[in-house]
Amino acid sequence: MKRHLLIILFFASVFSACTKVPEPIGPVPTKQQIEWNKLETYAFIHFGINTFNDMEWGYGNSPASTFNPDTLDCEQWVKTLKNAGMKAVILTAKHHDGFCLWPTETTDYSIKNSPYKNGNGDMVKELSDACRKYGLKFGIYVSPWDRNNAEYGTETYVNTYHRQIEELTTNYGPLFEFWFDGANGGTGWYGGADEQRSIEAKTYYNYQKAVDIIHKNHPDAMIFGGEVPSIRWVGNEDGFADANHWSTIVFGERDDMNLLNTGCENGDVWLPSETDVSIRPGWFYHHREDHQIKSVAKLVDIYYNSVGHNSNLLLNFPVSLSGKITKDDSIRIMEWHKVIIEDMDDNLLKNTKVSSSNERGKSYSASKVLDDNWDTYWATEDGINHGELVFDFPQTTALNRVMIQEYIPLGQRVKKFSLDRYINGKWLPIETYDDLTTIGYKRIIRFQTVRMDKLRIRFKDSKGCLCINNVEAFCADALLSEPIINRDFENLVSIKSGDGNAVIHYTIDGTTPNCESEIYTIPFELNSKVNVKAIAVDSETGKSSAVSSREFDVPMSQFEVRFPDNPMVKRMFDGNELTCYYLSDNKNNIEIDLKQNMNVSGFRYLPDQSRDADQHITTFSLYVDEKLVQSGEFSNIKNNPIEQTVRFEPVCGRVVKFVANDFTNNGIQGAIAEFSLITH
Ligand code: FUL
Repeated sequence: MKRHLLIILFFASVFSACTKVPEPIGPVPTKQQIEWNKLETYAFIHFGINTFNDMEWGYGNSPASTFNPDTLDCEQWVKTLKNAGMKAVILTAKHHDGFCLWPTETTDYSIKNSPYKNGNGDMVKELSDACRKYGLKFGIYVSPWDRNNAEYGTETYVNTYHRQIEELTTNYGPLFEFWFDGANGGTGWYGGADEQRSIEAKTYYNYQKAVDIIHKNHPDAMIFGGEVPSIRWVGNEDGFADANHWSTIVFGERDDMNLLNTGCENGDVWLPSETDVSIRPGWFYHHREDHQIKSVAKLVDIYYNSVGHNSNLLLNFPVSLSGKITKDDSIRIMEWHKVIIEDMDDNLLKNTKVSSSNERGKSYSASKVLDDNWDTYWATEDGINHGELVFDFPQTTALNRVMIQEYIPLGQRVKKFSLDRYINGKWLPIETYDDLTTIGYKRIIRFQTVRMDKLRIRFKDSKGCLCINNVEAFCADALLSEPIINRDFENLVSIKSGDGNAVIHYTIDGTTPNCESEIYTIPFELNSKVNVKAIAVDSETGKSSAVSSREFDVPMSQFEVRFPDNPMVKRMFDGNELTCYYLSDNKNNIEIDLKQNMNVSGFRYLPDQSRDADQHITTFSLYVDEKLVQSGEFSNIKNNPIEQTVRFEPVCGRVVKFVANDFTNNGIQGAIAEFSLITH
């Protein structure tokens, strides 16, 4: 009898050891971080005095009277964003220019001294009310750097900054996220001092106190940036997280942009990433960017490279001068949302039979990855850090997307996995666009459409036993991306499409191309000012891409680079954004001889596009026939190295001199990927 009891007890303990909840591994997320991850996509709004002064980084001296939206409508923003599937909105309540969108007691540089509602407006209130009305969460961005405040750099300003946070966290209802921007110190108006001021950001703002103020009223709010963050920047403003993406990072090394983009397998904190990117090149509205709204294909790619790479997507909308999200931005985001929804509305694994190589007991069986319950998961036994899931389809099925989720409350674990398909009695590997390493909260893998009878996911290495709570698979429609148009220094125009089956049609007379327009086959010469437009058309379905458009000004054959005398200068005019001309010490000038008098009305400068480029031009001067025509700053070029376009009143002359004065990271040189003049 006694012996039997012992045997029963032995088996019971073995059984319970197998079914006990897996131990967490490494740092794990807080409840708030998990809820935040589940939001996945939400919107940024950049709107303020910059909008009315056509700037990205206002200097702090544009009069408050210039802030004057005539038909401001926060409900229009919120309705648009909600329809596009956004779960929350973050507003730039104060950008680096210091202008406050709420009637603060801390400065006169605010909405109360603007014509908007005769000084009685409060945009933070209008937007937070609209969010509550339509069920979206609300967040706030208040720039620590303040180019208007006379006291910036002293203790007095820090107190003012904390009072601003106090006002914003007490008067406007619940906040889900608070944003501390990283841009700090530098030149500014500073109450008329008009000078350069530098601060030690890590200590100057007393971030701990700032976060205490926020958390006193909003204990669950996520903190972006600063010294006590709960989420991290993804390291670029282009909209991508690395496919190898850990939500953990070594806290002391988080200033490294590359690490921000990947996180660290053996990180010491859970600090998941947020991918912030704008629907247009700039963060604020500029009329000149009306034709540069990102295409649906680009936005869809951004989604897969952020949400699909274990990051949250914060997509920015530059509200226009009228105070509304423009019609074109709204249409674009609706089209984007439709594609994302349709891509993943039919989970083809629903009717499969799933089996696994190992499971730690009934409550952790393979079927848990298909049960639509986030809190149940398939898990392997302790010590089994690899394993496979096989999904058996009732009939041969075509797929091009697989989504996998780890049960992150127990930590992020998977280090390496692969996908295979079973077809014609054999297992074959599925070729994917990205390396298959990490999973985390969500990983979506894209590949060319392939048919299969079974799908196999092989988890090859993990930091502990496997804990997978969801797997889905889809067959999304093909989406054509718009062609890329270039002209090189021999004036040869080439047009490329990323889609093998596509036929390219183009125009050079400014009209919109269609299936009847000229078909592109090989590069052709265009030796004049010209606007080339192109579309890619799928030869099988007849579907066409968005239109791409490129304006080319004076061709290289019609001018001469007088200085520097270096064959490498060609690289600035070769239409290839990956080849650069490197400015070197004492040679930060470029002199172009137009060979005849022309009306020069601006220029375009594309900074070095290589991934690790860190020296870009920040300030410039431009001379025509030795007369200074324009000098200025390329704001935010460090984080967002997009093409910089500068326009001015036409000046007639022959020799144009561009001088690069300063560079990011206090560098002494920078690179120019492309440069062109605008003539009129
Ligand atoms: C950057 C800022 O400098 C930009 O102007 C913008 O606000 C972006 C979201 O963050 O660092």
